Amino acid sequence: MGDTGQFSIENGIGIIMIDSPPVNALGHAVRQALAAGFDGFAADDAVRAIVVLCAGRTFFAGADITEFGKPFAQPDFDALFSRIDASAKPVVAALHGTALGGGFELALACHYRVAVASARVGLPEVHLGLLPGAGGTQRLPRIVGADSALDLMTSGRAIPAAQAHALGLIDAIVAEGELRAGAIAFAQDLVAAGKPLVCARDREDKLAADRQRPDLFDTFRQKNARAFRGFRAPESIVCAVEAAVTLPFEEGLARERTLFEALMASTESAAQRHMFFAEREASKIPDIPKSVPTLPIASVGVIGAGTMGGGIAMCFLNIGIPVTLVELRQEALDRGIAVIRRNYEGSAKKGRMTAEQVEQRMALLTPALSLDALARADLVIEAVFESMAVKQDIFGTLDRLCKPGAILASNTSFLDLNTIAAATTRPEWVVGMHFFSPANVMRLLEVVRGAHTAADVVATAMELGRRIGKVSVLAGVCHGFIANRLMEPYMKRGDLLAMAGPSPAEIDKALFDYGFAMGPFQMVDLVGLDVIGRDNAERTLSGDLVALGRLGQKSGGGFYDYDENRRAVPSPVAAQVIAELGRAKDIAPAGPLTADAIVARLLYPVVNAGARILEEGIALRASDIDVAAILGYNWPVYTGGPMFWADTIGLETLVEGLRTMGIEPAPLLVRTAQAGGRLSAL
Ligand code: 3H9
Repeated sequence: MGDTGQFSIENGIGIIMIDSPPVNALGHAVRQALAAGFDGFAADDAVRAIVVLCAGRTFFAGADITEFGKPFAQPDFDALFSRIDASAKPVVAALHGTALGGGFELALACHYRVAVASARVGLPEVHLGLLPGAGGTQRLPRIVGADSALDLMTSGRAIPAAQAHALGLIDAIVAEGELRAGAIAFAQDLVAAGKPLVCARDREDKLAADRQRPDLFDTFRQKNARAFRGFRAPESIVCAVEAAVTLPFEEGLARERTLFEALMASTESAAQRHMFFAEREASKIPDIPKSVPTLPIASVGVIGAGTMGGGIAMCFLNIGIPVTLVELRQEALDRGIAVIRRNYEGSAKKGRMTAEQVEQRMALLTPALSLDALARADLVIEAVFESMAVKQDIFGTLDRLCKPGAILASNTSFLDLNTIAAATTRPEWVVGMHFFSPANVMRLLEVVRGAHTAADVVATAMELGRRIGKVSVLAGVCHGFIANRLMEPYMKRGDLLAMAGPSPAEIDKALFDYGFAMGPFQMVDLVGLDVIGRDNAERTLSGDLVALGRLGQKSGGGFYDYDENRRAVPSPVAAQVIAELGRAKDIAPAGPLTADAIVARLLYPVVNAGARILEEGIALRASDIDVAAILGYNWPVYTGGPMFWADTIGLETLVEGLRTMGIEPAPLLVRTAQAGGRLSAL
């Protein structure tokens, strides 16, 4: 067993203590240790009850995801749980940290559960494109009823111990820091009082009520259709809970297993597991080891109180870091502050924070009209409009007035960070921190490393991203960095295709069905045609529409017209503009296209851009590009992002498709296709 499991007996209570860092995942060695513990204590007459607990930062965080893809070596989860079922002695799970997935399922199979108040429990398998496959879909509804079970398993949400206690998932909360003693005392009380062995599998009370509600599942499906669109796991979870309600336990378990195996073999789950590891991998920078110390950031300055600057300020206020927000004019400053307050008050109205928390955050915000107010800031983030001259001017000023050791960051989305840094005498302190709109919501942060940016400045920006709840991805300097450069062809190809025949509505529907929240034309209409097509020198569809006063939804029409309910309807004017520019540019008609062909026309070029970003070293690894697309552009996560998706399409197909469109495939793409390799593994 090595050091994985330690067994001891205290006052008649057998204690199984598992220690398998970092998160006590239930890998093979851990399962072996647990089985040995159960078997040993079952045979030991000195033991009257058994307590299972974990060392380190958490109770079991789930099955070991690295073991997925092949059958579980014995003892598997079934074999472990049947030992608990067969036990004549009560088994108590003692929870701290995060009891998740298979870990929480193990706890549910135990007769009793105790936890410290700071513990959280949940079944997050849905985020991996899976369902709880160790009996969770059958035991949870038997304890909390179908409604709560469906909610917890399809959201994957972890809930605090107090809430779990209220739901009956936890039998007792024990004092923080005294889990072991508390659990032993609880077990001793059970023995002394001769309490029964409570097996979730045998419980009928909650299910009896659910059986009287035949429309329960269809109502749930309808209510969540939008949120579940494109995902496979939620529907499988619903089916499994349906089985729990309608079938005997063993048959329900068999149904769960079949559904679990189908999900495990699905592309959707493979994609979501890819994303799980990709998000974690993104924080690793080969030439900047974790030992490089990060710099303390206790105060932040944000320049620009527009949508971007305001959102960025909120990110820091949310974690208690004071922010000085600078604008040129009082009016713009007032407006920016008012928007921040309105956003927080909106959250408070939805119950996401208290009125007191709104005030605490606003109290950390200092408005200012001059850059002089930033002299003492540890980090300054510039978020003004995209003009190199303006940015250089600002960085020149910051260089003169900021204290030595201050990090000077730009939120530029396209401009050359090295040119911006050249306006200072300290380019090693200059870094890009590129947020995505709305900055307080979108989870991507691109950290742009300039030619001279110091290692500890990069490390600090990456770590700070994590602290404000983002996934930081490192990018090199180029026009558009990773996410924007990646997605540039998406918009361009959409325009070209529209000029070749398919209507904006047809194209949007194909991309919506692929999994985007909306297609490219709906998106442009929402964001504003004037915002997107601004810097184009050549004639574009957006440019021509803007010339007619069609700026998008805000002006009543863009690529679509909008009826009184703000519903998009096809626009004859836009159709005419598209046809005219198509003729002027001499674009050949595409003929009828399938939805897949439309998707290929827009997304193959994105993959190609990704390959170039990778071969130029702008991104460290292919999976970083997937993270950027998914978290920065809402690329559907169940496709795994553009690079992972390309592998599922087949790289040969992709290369050929690009050539048919008259696009030169990136050499890296061609090489990888020829070698039979996988793009997402690069
Ligand atoms: C399941 O249980 C299926 C069953 O229903 C059915 C079975 C039949 N396995 O996130 P962190 C690694 S599915 C393997 O940075 P934190 C992670 O990769 C599972 N490895 O820490 C990282 O490695 P590295 C259901 C895992 O403190 C390191 O641990 N459970 C696993 O920010 C630290 O992770 C889940 O989905 C795992 N299960 O957050 C829970 N978990 O250092 C998934 C983590 O090399 N895990 N690692 O990059 C989490 O949500 C978070 O890791 C946790 C800690 C909240 C636990």
